[in-house]
Formats: sequence, C-alpha cells, structure tokens
Amino acid sequence: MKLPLTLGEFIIENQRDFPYASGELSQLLSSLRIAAKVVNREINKAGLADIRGAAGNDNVQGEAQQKLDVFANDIFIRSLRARGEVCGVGSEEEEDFISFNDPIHNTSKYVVLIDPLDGSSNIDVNVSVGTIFSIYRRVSDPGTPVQMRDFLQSGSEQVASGYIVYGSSTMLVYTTGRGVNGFTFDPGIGSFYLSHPNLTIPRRGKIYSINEGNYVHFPEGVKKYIKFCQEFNPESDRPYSSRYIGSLVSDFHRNMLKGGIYIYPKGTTAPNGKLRLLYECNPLAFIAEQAGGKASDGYGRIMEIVPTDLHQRVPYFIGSIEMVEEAERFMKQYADLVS
Ligand code: P6P
Repeated sequence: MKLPLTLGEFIIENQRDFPYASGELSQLLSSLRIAAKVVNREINKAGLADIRGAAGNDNVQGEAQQKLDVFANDIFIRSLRARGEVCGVGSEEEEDFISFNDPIHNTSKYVVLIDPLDGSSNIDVNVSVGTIFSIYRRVSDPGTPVQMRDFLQSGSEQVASGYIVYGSSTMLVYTTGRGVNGFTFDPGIGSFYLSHPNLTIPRRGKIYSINEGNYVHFPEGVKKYIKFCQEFNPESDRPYSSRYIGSLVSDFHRNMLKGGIYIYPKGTTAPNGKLRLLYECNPLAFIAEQAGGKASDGYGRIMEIVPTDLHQRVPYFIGSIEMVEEAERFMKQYADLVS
C-alpha cells in the first residue's frame, strides 16, 4: 500500500501550481509545519505541567513556565523569523505588528497574521484548541521595513491560509487558493500525512454552533434564525443539533467535515462581535470558500471587508453555504428591529 504524501512532499509537489513560485511560499508553509509540531508537543504535555513542574511556576527544567498561548506565539514567530520569506507578523498576542527589520527580511515577499493558540482557556479542561494563520504578499516596497498597510489587506488578497487543530489527533488544514487539503500528524513518525485531500464542506448540515447563553443580546435576525433551527421540519432535517465547544477552530473543523454553521454575532456585550477579522475570520473564510462554503458578517462577504485595525472584530457567520445564506436572509428581514 502506497504511503500517503507527507505535508512536506505535498507542498513541494504543489509548488508547481505557481509557475513563478521560487519556493518561498513552500518554505514559509514548512516553517509553520515545524512550529506546529513543537506547539503540539507542549500542548500534549500541558496536563502534566502541574505534576511535572517544580513548586511555583518553574517546570522540571527550572525554566519559567510560560502560558501556552505565549509559548505558541514565541514558537511561531521564531520559526517564521528563522527563514527569509517573511518580513513581518501580526499576532493576536502582540499589540502592534512585529517587523523583522533587517536587510534580509526587508527583501522578503510575505507577511503572516496569526492567532497562535485560539481557545487556549480550554486547555485546562482538556478541550481541543487551534492555531489560525493567514499569508499575504507585502504591498509596501521590497527592501524597506514592513508597514501596517501590508497587514490591513482584504481577505480576498490572501495568498494562503490555514489552521491547526490540536484535538484527538492534530491536523493541519490549509489552502493556497486551489482547494483545501487536510493533513493528520503521526506523532510516532513526526510527520503530517495527507488524510483529507480536496476537502469540501457539505452545502447543508444539521449543526448550528452559537453561544446561546448570549441569546438576549443577539440581533433579532439571529434570534429568529436560532428558533428556525429549532423548529421541527422533516424536509430540511430540522430541528438541527446545537454543538458549541467554545473553541472556534474545533467548531469550524467539525462543521467543515459534517456540514453546519458557526455564528458569533454582535451583541450588547460585543458591539462588533468577538472574533478578529485579520487572524481568525479571514483565514477561515478563505478555507470555507475554497471548500464550497461561505463566510459573512451577516450581510456581506467577510473577505471583502477593508480592515482598519490589526485587531478589529467583526460579526461572523461561517459554514455550509445554504445555512449561511439562510441566516443572512433572517438578518436582512429583521435588520431594522433593535433587539
Ligand atoms: P464565548 C475563544 O476565546 C474564542 O475566540 C473562540 O475560539 C470561541 O469560539 C469563542 O471565543 C468563544 O467565546 O464568548 O462563547 O465564550
């Protein structure tokens, strides 16, 4: 039986899709692949940290124990800086963007936006978490330090995006604009193997994911859509099932495979929603669209929003295209009603 391709082999094989690619994007994706392995190892040990660590915050090596999201941030930034493809990084963990301002990195072609460890509060209760990344070509002049405008690009300009879900198994799923492919990590060998080639999201599913604890704060259209999901209708498989892990990457990944919709709408406690446009919503939107799904702010395409701030938040509806369009119809129909 032929072994499935490793992620490294797949990246090289598909480099040929980019006639002008000089291998830099491949190198960049490999940097992310390596960092993912390191973070995965630490996450898998997290539960032992208290047992293994010395008294206080030191671990067995006597090193100051970092919070895992800070650790993941350091690892991904260090891995991206170690090679010469990236001139700067925007991260959920960093107030401002990081410029790798030196003669080599200033000639680099790409910038990366990343949420190093989304849902990290779930680690203490052993719920899966994830990393989300987004890759753009810089728009400022090569040879100069990266600028904020290199990061504030619409999602439609993304060159590649992806996520790593550290779950019952660890998977890396990414797109370069030619479909979506998923790779599962074999810890025994230390390689990611192509396990989900040409991933597509079902046009419709039976799952809706939203924190209904915030129901009273939701816009009227969201309230009406939730009740629509809960109504009995055998023709459309309703009522749907409510599944909400509290970890965006995990909820999104499950809905990608089974079909479903994830919604984080605006509300009085989150006037623009909670999720970040640049390093959470846009990268997953690129994946969703490439897999035949849809990503919206309830009214329009997420990837057409022109960003104004590195950490700006947007309302978020993502998943099976027919379900997102259903939700958009409710948002439009009840747009004027203040909930
Ligand atoms: P809430 C995690 O903090 C996160 O950013 C997403 O991963 C998750 O879907 C959402 O927030 C959970 O937020 O307000 O429902 O607890």
